[in-house]
Amino acid sequence: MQSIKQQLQAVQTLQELENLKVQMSGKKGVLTLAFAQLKNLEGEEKKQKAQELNLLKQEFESIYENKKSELQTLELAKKLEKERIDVSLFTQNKAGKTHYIHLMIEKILDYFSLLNFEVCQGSLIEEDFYNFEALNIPKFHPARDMQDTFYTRDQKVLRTHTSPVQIHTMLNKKPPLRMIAPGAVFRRDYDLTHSPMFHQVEGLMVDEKGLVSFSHLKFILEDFLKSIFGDIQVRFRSSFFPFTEPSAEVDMSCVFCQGEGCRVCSHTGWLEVLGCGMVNDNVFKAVGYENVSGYAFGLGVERFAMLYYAINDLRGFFEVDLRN
Ligand code: 2NM
Repeated sequence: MQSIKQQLQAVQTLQELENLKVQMSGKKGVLTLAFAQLKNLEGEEKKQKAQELNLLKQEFESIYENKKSELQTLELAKKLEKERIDVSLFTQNKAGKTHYIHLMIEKILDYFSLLNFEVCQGSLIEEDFYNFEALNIPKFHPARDMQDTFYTRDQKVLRTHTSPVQIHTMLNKKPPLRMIAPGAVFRRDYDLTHSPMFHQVEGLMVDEKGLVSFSHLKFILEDFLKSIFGDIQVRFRSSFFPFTEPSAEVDMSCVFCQGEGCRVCSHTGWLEVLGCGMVNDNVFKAVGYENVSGYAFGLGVERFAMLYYAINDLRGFFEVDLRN
């Protein structure tokens, strides 16, 4: 019996344990046979021997049960370790980082924050009035064609520019005003150089009539572009927007060929980077501003980021990187 107890303690697997149990209390087990021998005894001796055997049996069973649960726990742990599923498979050792679009927006806001432009944001879903009507784009006007967008069933629109933020701000605040509005915008456009969702930053400055002029606008935008892109040339070309009069487009000398001409600038030496102008009086009328003048400008963040970080495919901004 002593040896069986030692063997019990030394057992390593559930199988070994079961073998020992058979040796002890199986049909031909040590205990089974000992109990069978009792019939050859009589009286006190029989009673005493029976008590002894029952004690042994209890002792064995208690050690057996402990050992069994200990081994079961151990084997379960081994099994779990062996069949472990690595749920971190696709993200191993990959730390996240800030998206280039966000980095670019931060850089732009840094410049205008220093000039005390207030950063303003608004809703992505707008009513027609704030996205079109108030910006001097009446219903059925051909200018709507260039900014076709997505409509909800209840006649709301996904904003096609951040200008509705300017309209809300002017409706809620008295002039003077200096604001900058970054954010996502939407257009029904999808090809190699257009995405149905992209980002804009637009700026607006309004003050008493005559205080804000086109020369301020020209100075600010030239200083802004040089602060971001360094030593570049800037030129203004006459253009048209419904919400500004006069309007201009702003080009800078190509950052890849320094104006020599290359594939990026279509061999012109110039890159179109901004739209701007003096706010049209019809816009001021729509928000109830009187006796003011102001300038406004707008830029596409994706285009800026592609030029600044030398990224050549727009699609990379919106796709998930599936490489592990
Ligand atoms: C541009 C170009 C020119 C613009 C106008 C206004 C508002 F609301 F004040 F009238 N906000 N932004 C504007 C003007 C935007 O983006 C190319």
